[in-house]
Amino acid sequence: MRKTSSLLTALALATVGAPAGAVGHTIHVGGGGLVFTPSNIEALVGDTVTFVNDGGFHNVASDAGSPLSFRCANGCDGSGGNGDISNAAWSATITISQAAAHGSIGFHCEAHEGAGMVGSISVTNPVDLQSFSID
Ligand SMILES: [Cu+2]
Repeated sequence: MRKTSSLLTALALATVGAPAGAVGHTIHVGGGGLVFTPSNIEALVGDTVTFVNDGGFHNVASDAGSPLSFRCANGCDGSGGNGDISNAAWSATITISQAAAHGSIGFHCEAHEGAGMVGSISVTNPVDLQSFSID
């Protein structure tokens, strides 16, 4: 009986709070050059990605056709922030939603896209575990 209730407690704790296994990623913006560092990452649905401006006149905006749409600098457009290009020491966080599962989220700095200041987030989905089969 005691073992059973301990197990139930453990299961209850595991389901509270952030999605199981959610990871916070950080992508640095500018600083030493017209780059995102790292520029290409992998993430899961439920993870967050925080863009941090290390210096320079930058923002981060999703590419046309991206499964996730955002435009951020001092916060994000549409959620109380302002995505206009800024040289402030801003940071902004996006959450990878289900809409981006299995997709690639391309992003760029609107000031320096032409100089190659671009990146991408490749999204996989933990629900893929359902497709496991055992022979
Ligand atoms: Cu820039």
